[in-house]
Amino acid sequence: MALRFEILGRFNRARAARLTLPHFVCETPLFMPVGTQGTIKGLTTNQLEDIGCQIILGNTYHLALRPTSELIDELGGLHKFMNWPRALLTDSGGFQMVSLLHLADITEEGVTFQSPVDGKPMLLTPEESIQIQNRIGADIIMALDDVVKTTITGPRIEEAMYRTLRWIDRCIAAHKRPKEQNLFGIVQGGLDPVLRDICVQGLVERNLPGYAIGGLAGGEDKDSFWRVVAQCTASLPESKPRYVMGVGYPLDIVVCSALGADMYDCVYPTRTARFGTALVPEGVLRLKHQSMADDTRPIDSTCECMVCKNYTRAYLHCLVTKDAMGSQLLSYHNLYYMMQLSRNLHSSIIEGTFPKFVCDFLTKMFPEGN
Ligand code: PRF
Ligand code: ZN
Repeated sequence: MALRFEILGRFNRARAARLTLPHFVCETPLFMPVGTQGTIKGLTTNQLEDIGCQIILGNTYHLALRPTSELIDELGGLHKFMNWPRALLTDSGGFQMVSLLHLADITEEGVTFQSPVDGKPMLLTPEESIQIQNRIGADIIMALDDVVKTTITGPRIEEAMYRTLRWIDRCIAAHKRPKEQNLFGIVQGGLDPVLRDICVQGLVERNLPGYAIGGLAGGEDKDSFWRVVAQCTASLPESKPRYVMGVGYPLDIVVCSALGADMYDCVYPTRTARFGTALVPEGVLRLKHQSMADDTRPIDSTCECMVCKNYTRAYLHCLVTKDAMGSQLLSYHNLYYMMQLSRNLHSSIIEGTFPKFVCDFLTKMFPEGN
């Protein structure tokens, strides 16, 4: 195993931990910004360090197409290629193909898809996904899983869960760098507690360095989503990190952390920034709104980020959707907000003030109590 996971504090099911990875010592709960082509859109790696990002996510699918994993390997791995000294995680690629290319088809062999480069049919097998991720060299690599939308029902959910379990053995066998890279398994099983339980037990038997809860944040209602997270965190090992994939909104991160989850990733903070939306304690602030045109306040007067210290809402209103600088500044603020949220979760769990933190967070976000 190439990680250490030390729990520093708890509050009921919530945990604050130190996660030591080959390239960085991270603190959980932890939010991971999503980069696609080896970059977080609009930000330099120095800015990401300033904000306090500890680990960022790269996508096998995108990197394998361009610049290719062979080239990244030849140039010394993704850390060096993108000049990022801290931790990296790569997703296995299957989910991206299925969610981005509706033409992807899943068989026992792997995920078949049409290459967006030349339209030729291509196949991503569990072995190939791991081989690519071994070349990219991230601190954490993800197993290839069979992901189905939680909103579908029937035998396909069960098939995908059992296939995910069969594929994990192919992933483990293909993983050539277990001393440098941590392979996480992914729990599937839709909204069915029996299937989720079989998958958790199957993965736990494989004694992996960490576990992800997959298949969520795909349009199911919040109640079902939280129920699955609560069930999985209750039966995953205490001593290993738990990662809820594709989550999410600040509120979801607070709730999932209360339920005992440790890691999250989502495109939301950077994507919404590009559409002119800033994350604030009250929820969101839409910089495009006409009322911002002559507003001389910062995005958030309680935020200590470089953007809030230097720029007015009026200036940002003028930039958003017209100049790249608008998205860059909003992405900077939004990621700072997510990092501050992670730090506050971590310290309040350790200091025993987690309930007060959650209460204050909810009161600011829902002042009317609804
Ligand atoms: N599996 C993988 N990546 C993911 C997910 C998943 O289930 C999700 C959740 N829908 C986000 N990213 N491999
Ligand atoms: Zn700010």
